Amino acid sequence: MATRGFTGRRPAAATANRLPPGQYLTDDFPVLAKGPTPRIDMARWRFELFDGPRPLAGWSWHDFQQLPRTRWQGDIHCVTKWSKFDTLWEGVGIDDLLAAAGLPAPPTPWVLALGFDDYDTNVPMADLAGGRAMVATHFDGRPLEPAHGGPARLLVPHLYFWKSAKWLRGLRFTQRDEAGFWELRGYHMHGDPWKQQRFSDDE
Ligand SMILES: Nc1nc2c(c(=O)[nH]1)N[C@H]1C(S)=C(S)[C@@H](COP(=O)(O)O)O[C@H]1N2
Ligand SMILES: [Mo]
Repeated sequence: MATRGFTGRRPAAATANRLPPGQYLTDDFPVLAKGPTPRIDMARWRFELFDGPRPLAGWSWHDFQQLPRTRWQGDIHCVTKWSKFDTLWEGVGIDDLLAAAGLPAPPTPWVLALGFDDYDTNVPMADLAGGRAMVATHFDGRPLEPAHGGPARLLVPHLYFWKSAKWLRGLRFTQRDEAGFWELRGYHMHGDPWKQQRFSDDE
């Protein structure tokens, strides 16, 4: 069992370099959420940007399809210690989203990502800009499955996966770094897997 079960023929050294500390590699795609998958009526689906309580911009599903699209392939890391390599995503980059909203600069440096299931999670704008995050609508060339956050989820692959809010309904710019669902329950405010920022008392 030394090498078999350790995912295929990938050289062990290459795997080790790509695995953040404390993580193991899996080919599965576990489903994790605080509750059941919400039913989302596509005719009423909207994605909105807010500055605090104030709506800045919004898109229907039809309008959202007109936005420029981007693809990303790479590794994702869950705080429950699984990592998955070479995942392929497609969606709308956050930079393109802000541009489409006519925002030359983000109104604040802090964002709460909002889910239709009343989930939220905070992500610094710096981690969303510069091509580092997208609103993903496709995984592996197919529309994102509801269990994994379809029709659209946030994808911030360089942070632990709880930051990638599923069933995304909007992004809210906030005046300060506001804790979200898991951050209020002891998870780290930033969540960098390479720094093992799992819990609030981790550096
Ligand atoms: N809206 C919403 N997004 C969410 C969650 C949730 O409960 N609700 N759970 C988070 C957690 S804790 C994880 S680990 C990942 C799991 O994503 P997956 O089910 O696609 O693996 O989604 C994150 N995004
Ligand atoms: Mo999680």
